[in-house]
Amino acid sequence: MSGSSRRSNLLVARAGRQGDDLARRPGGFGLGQVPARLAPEAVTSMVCGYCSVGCSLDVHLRGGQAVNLSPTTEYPVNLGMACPKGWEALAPLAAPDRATTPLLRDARGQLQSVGWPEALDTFVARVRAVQAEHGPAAMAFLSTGQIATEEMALLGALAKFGMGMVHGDGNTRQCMATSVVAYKQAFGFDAPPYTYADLEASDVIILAGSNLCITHPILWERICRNPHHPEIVVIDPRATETALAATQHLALAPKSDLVLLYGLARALIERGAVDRAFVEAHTSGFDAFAAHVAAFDPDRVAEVTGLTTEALDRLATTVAGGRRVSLWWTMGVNQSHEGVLVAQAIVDLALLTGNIGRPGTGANSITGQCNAMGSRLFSNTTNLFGGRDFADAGDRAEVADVLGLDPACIPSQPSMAFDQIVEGIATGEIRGLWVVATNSAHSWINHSELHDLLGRLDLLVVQDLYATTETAQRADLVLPAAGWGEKEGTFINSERRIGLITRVARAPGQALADFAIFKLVAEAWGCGELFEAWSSPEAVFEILGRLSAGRPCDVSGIGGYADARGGIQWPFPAGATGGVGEERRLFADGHFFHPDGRARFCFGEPRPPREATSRRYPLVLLTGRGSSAQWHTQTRTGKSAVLRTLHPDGPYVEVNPADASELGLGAGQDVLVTSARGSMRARAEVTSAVAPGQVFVPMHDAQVNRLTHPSFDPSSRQPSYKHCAVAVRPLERWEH
Ligand SMILES: Nc1nc2c(c(=O)[nH]1)N[C@H]1C(S)=C(S)[C@@H](COP(=O)(O)OP(=O)(O)OC[C@H]3O[C@@H](n4cnc5c(=O)[nH]c(N)nc54)[C@H](O)[C@@H]3O)O[C@H]1N2
Ligand SMILES: Nc1nc2c(c(=O)[nH]1)N[C@H]1C(S)=C(S)[C@@H](COP(=O)(O)OP(=O)(O)OC[C@H]3O[C@@H](n4cnc5c(=O)[nH]c(N)nc54)[C@H](O)[C@@H]3O)O[C@H]1N2
Ligand code: SF4
Ligand SMILES: [Mo]
Repeated sequence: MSGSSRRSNLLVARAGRQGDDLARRPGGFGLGQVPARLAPEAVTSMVCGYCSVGCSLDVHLRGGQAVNLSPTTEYPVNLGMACPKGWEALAPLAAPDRATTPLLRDARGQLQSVGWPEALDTFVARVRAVQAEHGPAAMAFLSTGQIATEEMALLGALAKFGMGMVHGDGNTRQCMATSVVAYKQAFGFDAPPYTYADLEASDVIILAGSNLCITHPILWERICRNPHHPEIVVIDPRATETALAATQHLALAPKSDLVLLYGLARALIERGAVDRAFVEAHTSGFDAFAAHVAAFDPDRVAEVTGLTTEALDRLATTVAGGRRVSLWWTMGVNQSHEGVLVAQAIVDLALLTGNIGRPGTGANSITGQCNAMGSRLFSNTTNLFGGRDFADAGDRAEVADVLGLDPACIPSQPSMAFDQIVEGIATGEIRGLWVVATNSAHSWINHSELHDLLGRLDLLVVQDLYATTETAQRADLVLPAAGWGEKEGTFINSERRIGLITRVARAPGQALADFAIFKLVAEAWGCGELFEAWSSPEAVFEILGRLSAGRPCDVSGIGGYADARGGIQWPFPAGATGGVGEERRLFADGHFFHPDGRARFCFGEPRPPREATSRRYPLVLLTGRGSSAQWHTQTRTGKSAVLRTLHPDGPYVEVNPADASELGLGAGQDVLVTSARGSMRARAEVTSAVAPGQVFVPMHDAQVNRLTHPSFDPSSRQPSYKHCAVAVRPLERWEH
């Protein structure tokens, strides 16, 4: 991206604040100051349906329908701010390509409109046929971090307890699986410890593999409000919008984080920056960790990371001198062949310096999608409800007891992970797939292989707002879903805060809330009785409260939706008071969730990325988010004319000027980016934002995942989207 569009991205990230200023100005378009012509009859607040920041938006209603919105001023998350996606959240609902009826593929291969009764009968008959021929586990499902918790819980319960499925994973595998495993092993439970107020309380903020400025813009705004003039350290191979605003940018070689962090740990130990009292009272494994990192001397770190020993020294001085150090990470860490170890190294650093459980501290994984945290705890995919384990008989008995189920209904076999489901299609073990609120045919790693495999399925059902997504276009049956704003439920944001969504618009045609679709499927399947108590999203919220009781994620103290309005963080056990709008962090008492109450130092040996560059493919491809106005596969943000003006048009590849001159590329020239798996056309953006030897392509164009290499972290099975080998060459004239 050019310098000017990079700057405009920064401005875009700030548009929320500008909009807020506008809203406050007399005669502006904010809350309570709307011109009479547009005066809302009512205003209702709900959390945003895009990212995990979980901002609250005030939706202005006329005749019960949304006409406008503005950010909520009294919400503890966004304090009256929103990013462009939030401001434009209503636009995608009105898109002309909404799926308005179920669609069934006919004998000629065309998707034809059918009524719900036929769609449901067909769905049930064909799933039963797959299961009769190949066994119940041959039908699998893919869930998501983008529907309400109550909906994903009903999907997980219906599929696994009602319809006999065993395998179901979510798009959160692409995103958060690494953090889940890292936290479970280190803390004893998948528990991000922080509250957003920590961003304002830190005096040192370390952002590893995070382009916060465009990916969590309102969290960036929270950093901008920090009154302590914090040192902001960005660890990212690229000079991103966030890195440009940092006080220290460590532009390390891709996938060298583990060596850097171990080197930092060694330097801190040498400086005597270990919080001995904390380590002794509340952790285990420190001595072994210290012995392990002793091998990472500054010269080794410099050689592997490409950073200078002075940069490492400055970083160590900063961390050692910080009184409240917080370490935040996202996809530059999680999407890696060794992401779990890197995330754990971040946790290790927080533990060894005692930077946890106090204001302004923490080893803090930021989630991605609006309800990624809900999916981690309550989607009943790879974890049994409440962060439990399918393979544990005691856990199954607890869930069966709360739900009044025969424990035999609960599979004792853990689910396959996403990549194993894909592999299962290849081997013929998986014959049918129900895909809900995820567009895998665009977003899955190395998706050319997935495209081939989708064609081999006996049944592909896709449940989405739009029938035009790359995945819906491959479906045998499309179920038309209502979206955010057209239904109710709750999301859980990055800081564990439960927020409400409400219905402010009518879904078009026959589109139904996912919740209603799951209820209809249960009826059609003949297991409706099992879900009688799951009568409404709010009834399910109450059931989930009971399923969480006594767990670290206990929310049984939140009575109902009226109580949750205003935002409550978990845990909130029965008998707890207050909560709404409070800022609460975990581990203030130094007690972690392992049986011995101690956090564990976890570590291992660094390994090289799976695909090395070569003479044929000499460049490292980095992928990620392109702008604050684009969301993933663009099915929603692509429908907003306003958002489309805020990002560059068409696919582009960022190339360093040195590489561009060697390759004979001019700025804006059309090029072909090729990996061993496929190629894509793009426009060359010549910029020093990427280092020589690296190129960057945003994930928003479907072609990028033709290039990516299907390698995975061995313990989280999260795809390593941010490292593969490619070549770039100008397109020949005849190729245009
Ligand atoms: N505007 C917008 N916001 C979003 C989203 C969106 O699509 N659009 N998606 C949401 C979701 S689901 C998610 S998961 C988050 C993702 O949020 P982020 O993780 O912040 O976004 P990415 O751009 O995927 O990756 C972050 C950075 O990792 C860097 N990186 C690549 N390789 C390495 C490496 O080896 N080491 C380090 N340290 N860094 C590396 C990349 O250069 C990139 O700048 O964003 C959420 N917010
Ligand atoms: N190369 C590369 N690839 C990546 C990444 C990367 O950094 N680089 N990042 C990965 C990450 S972190 C993520 S999270 C994934 C995201 O990948 P996806 O989940 O595939 O991306 P989305 O575009 O968010 O897809 C969500 C789908 O759900 C639909 N939808 C929205 N709301 C609803 C609803 O309420 N109900 C129903 N039924 N449907 C709904 C939308 O229309 C859309 O089709 O991409 C991953 N892929
Ligand atoms: S920062 Fe995230 S939650 Fe807030 S308005 Fe933007 S997309 Fe929505
Ligand atoms: Mo994500």
